[in-house]
Amino acid sequence: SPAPHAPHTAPAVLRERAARVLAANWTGGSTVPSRELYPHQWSWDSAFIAIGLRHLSPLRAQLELETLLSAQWADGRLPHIVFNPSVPLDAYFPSPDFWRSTTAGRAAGAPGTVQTSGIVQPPVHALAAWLVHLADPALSRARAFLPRLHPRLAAWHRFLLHHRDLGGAGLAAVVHPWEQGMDNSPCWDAPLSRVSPARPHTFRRADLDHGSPQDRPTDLDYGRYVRLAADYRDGGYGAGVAAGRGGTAPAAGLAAGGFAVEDPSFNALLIASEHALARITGELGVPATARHERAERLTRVLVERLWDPTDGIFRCRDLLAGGLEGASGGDGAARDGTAGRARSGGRGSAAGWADGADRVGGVGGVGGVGGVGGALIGEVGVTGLVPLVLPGLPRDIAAALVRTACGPRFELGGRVRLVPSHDLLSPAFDPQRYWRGPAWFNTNWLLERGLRLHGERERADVLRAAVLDTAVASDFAEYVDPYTGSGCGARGFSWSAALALDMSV
Ligand code: 9WN
Repeated sequence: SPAPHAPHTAPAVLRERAARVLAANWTGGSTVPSRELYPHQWSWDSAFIAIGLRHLSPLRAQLELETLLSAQWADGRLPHIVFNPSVPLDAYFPSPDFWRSTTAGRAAGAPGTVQTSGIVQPPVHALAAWLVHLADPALSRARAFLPRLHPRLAAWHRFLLHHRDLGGAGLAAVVHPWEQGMDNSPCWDAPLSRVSPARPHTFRRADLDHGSPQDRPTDLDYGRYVRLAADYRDGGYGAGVAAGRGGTAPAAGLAAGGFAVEDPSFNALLIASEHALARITGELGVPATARHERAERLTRVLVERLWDPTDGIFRCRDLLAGGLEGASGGDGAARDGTAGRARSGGRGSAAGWADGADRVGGVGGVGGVGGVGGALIGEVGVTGLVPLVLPGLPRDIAAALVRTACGPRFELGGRVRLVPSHDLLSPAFDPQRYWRGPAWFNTNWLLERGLRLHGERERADVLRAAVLDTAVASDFAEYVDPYTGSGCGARGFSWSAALALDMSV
């Protein structure tokens, strides 16, 4: 096994440079991911940023999360973008007018006081809130940080576990690649191929004002992102969509030509955040056992629904593969020939809803809930390794994940510096194009945590050193070529700075 490794960069240097990035991107109540490319507040960015900020200013870290959570919708959703009203409309696309969250006829439940998008991003927030609390418990208690955040975080998780249980088995589904956060991952190529793109002249790629076209998604990708977001908006953002309870009708909210995927990273982060919410609950003096148990049940569902024992990785489940009935087979990329009602129906919602304090409307207890099966997606990406962050993962699965991470598809500790976002062996792998291959700091931070959690200390040390050195050398790039570590996308990117900072202490 590899020898322990120390970064070349002195911690003080890293800290000073990371602090400079985070100061430059701070807008008074929150932090932009990047001044030019992303001039508003993003949801999962803020969670990662808060995790780093807590080492510089626990107060700013608390404010970061409070600002985001104050933009929560009435149904509990946390929007993926909270817009800064002082930024010109054409600085980022899609701009607030596209989402219509504050105009007349806005979706029921949009906050009204702030302009937001209507889709979500991965739920890293409860985990971030707990880590921020731990950085300065006295300040946290003095400001009633957790008592104020707790109901909002609980409502957010309820939204995901209720409104987004489109497959009916207990996991949360994403309805747009922007929700999952790895926008143009090859994992979405098959499901996106069914989406008819919006016409190019109907939108303007503001991202190309600041990013190079070969580092960014293509125009065809954008056409599909716009179509999906506009359809979701025009349908009232899924308002009134109940969970996919199975039964005879396919889950409400699943639309032909749409996108509905159960993603391993999104759900692993939800489960990790459920564990964090349990700790928060405990800190507030309420018994936390039920929530921990639910997290454990969700872990089991994640394994049942998404684990691929042959390849030793979690796969994404395309709920619409093979049509709305959930039958599989029609999709060339589908690997799971047995998926569909026959396989998943009747297994029941293993997640259950035993937490009485947090029961969500109408979802039955364990058993009796059918599911929309769909099919597992053929491409595999780093999303399939992220469940390593889960404490309740069976030992053999954690060991298999480590083997896959170190194997030819991801080369951890081998030919790459940082773990790539996509399978190195896939013809779709591209070392520079966004989420189609480059290494990202948030996924490497998650894997480093997962390795440590499962006793892989040496591998974690090697990865940590590589992250710290690459972060500084690339000037905290948004993403890097996994082989060379050379930077792509924005520089001075907030979560790259924040998470390197977190790993350096
Ligand atoms: C769309 C802000 C966000 C990240 C995402 C990343 C990218 C947006 C975009 O930037 O997405 O949400 O415009 O490309 O893919 O993970 O949260 O940093």
